[in-house]
Amino acid sequence: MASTNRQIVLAARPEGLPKESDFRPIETPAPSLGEGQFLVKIQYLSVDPYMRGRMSEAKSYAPSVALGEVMVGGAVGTIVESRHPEYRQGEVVVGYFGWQEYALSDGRGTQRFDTSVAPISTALSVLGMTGMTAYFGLLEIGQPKEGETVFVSGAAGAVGSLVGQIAKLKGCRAVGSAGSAEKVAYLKNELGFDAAFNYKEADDYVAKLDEVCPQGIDVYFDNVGGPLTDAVFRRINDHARIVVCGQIEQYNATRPPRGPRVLWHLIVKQARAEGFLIFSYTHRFPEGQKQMAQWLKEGKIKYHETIVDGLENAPKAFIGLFHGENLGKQLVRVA
Ligand code: NAP
Ligand code: FER
Repeated sequence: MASTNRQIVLAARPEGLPKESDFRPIETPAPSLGEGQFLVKIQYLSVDPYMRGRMSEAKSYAPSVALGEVMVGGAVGTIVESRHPEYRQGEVVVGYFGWQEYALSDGRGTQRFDTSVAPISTALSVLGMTGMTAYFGLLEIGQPKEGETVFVSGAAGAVGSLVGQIAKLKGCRAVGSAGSAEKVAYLKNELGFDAAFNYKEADDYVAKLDEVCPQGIDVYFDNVGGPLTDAVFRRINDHARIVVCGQIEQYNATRPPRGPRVLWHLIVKQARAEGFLIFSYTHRFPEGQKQMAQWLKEGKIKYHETIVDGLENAPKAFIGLFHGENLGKQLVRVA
């Protein structure tokens, strides 16, 4: 391997939207392998909205990244050296290896990836954490039934694009919102959504929802939050399920959001809103990955990856998530 390791560290805690100067590239001596460890050469990094939370000091389920520390994140790569009894050189592994070229691991929190199933990038997209979020979030929390209407916000993103397709496979009407005409066309023409709209162009969300969801909404898979979500509450059906997956509209907010009080709608519709963290489903990933891999093989699920080249471009790719620059899953190719 090379004698140095390139890494991206957290340089400053962002105020509002993260900036490239909140990150800093550094070079450190290549890590040396201890007994019981292996060295991974990273091929792809995942950039995800949750990382905004790790950059801040606000209380969370996971500790924040310290200033000067390597940015956290899921990655996939190949073992180039091993002194671990159960991992061999040449194996492809997925783990939270961070924004760097090489990572040491003792195997904890690491899974092998079977490259005969799908390209290795899918370990971070359709067969990875984001794919599992769509799968378990929709099926376990959303409980979609045949004939129901599933509405998903952030529909052209990594999670949302899979949610709509899984809803279709379950016999539902799939409807989504996304931030451009191209994304809306992609949802309708490529992914088989029954309807979709550009939330940046709609000024009356309730009227828009009436148009695209004439039977009301039975399952709302919320990736976004904010005014669109406020409107959805006004159009949920009796016994609706609201899957609170993400609230990206608020991740860069500098003061607590205030909005219409919507819980009244849960009472009158006897509906349920439930948040979840995909990390609670880690033990069930093999089951979800098996089903997603089967659907991929049968051509029933499509996925798109937006790939940026170069570790040095990871900050830009991450920031792009908040500007909707990605279609499907945003990845960074490191090697
Ligand atoms: P993604 O949807 O691929 O990327 C983020 C997308 O959000 C962007 O492409 C952009 O698309 C949209 N967006 C950004 N700012 C927005 C705003 N102010 N208003 C509306 N839309 C905005 O990301 P992902 O990885 O699939 O994650 C989707 C959501 O799921 C996120 O909220 C994330 O935090 C959440 N998530 C939760 C869990 C969990 O365990 N609960 C796990 C994974 C992900 P447009 O062009 O449409 O604006
Ligand atoms: C995400 C958004 C938020 C996510 C996790 C969280 C795994 C958790 C945030 C917190 O505990 O503060 O997309 O994905």
